[in-house]
Amino acid sequence: MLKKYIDINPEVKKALEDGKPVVALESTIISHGMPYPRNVETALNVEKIIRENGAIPATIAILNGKLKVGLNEEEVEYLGKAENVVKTSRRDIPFIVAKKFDGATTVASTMLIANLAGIKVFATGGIGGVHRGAQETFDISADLQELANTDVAVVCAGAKSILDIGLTLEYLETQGVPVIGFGTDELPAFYTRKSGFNVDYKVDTEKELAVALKAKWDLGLKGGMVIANPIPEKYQMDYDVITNAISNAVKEAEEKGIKGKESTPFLLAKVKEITGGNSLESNIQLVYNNAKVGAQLAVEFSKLK
Ligand code: PSU
Ligand code: MN
Repeated sequence: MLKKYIDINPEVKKALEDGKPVVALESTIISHGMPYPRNVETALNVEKIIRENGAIPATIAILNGKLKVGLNEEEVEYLGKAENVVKTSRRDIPFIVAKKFDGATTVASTMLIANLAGIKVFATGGIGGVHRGAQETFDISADLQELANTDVAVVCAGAKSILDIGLTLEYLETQGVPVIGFGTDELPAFYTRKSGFNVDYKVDTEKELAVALKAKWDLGLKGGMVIANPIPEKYQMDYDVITNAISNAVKEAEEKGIKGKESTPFLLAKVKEITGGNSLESNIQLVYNNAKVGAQLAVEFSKLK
């Protein structure tokens, strides 16, 4: 039945059948997160890093209404250039499929599709979360609810401070989602290694992460895990510069009345504009760093099965 909807590329399919490590990758970061051509270049480099670290990459998107698990180079290029690609979270999927549209998957929908395909590890840049001012706006990313329910581990660089990091952590705690610092006690804040918030557990090796994931799912504790991997020291941004850029972006979004699914892409684009491209470079480097940890985690996890 699912065959009608999902198309898993042969290499990924074979790897999954053989119990080999596979890492899922999202596509909103390609279509809405970075400008062309850096987006395509980054997406292809990420796949290369995953291979160099012993796993098979599976970039996920919806093309012509089909859920695709494992894009080829032309498909990545197409997504990076196309202007009619819809940012697709969980609730958008039925319509993108029915209308045979092209959809770029967010963290939530990438987790969901990865899980349907049997992929347990996913690497990306940043997750969505509880937005600043959510007490008024109710703007809470569907990513958090997906983390509560779907058994996929997400390696990211923490939460961006376009979000309310404290409230995001509270929400994840309520939903039973572990937040792990990879080699750190402090939750990284995407562009910076520090956020002022602690994580639940510091874990130093991919093997230890794999053992914890296996325990979680063996015990029937459904849902994902946030593995927060700090940006490498030499690529992190100046704390004051980025904090300033973000508060200006948030202010402008408020003034312009930006809401709903437009909110995150608007804030990301604004921050990039204000920091004159420096943030793009950091963004790319932290994604590479997460791809490496994601691949090594998938390798360790595949050894336990
Ligand atoms: N944060 C980033 N870069 C991104 C996103 C978030 O630093 O590209 C994207 C991810 O795809 C994430 C989505 O799942 O934005 C969250 O959007 P929303 O807040 O509308 O759920
Ligand atoms: Mn939102």
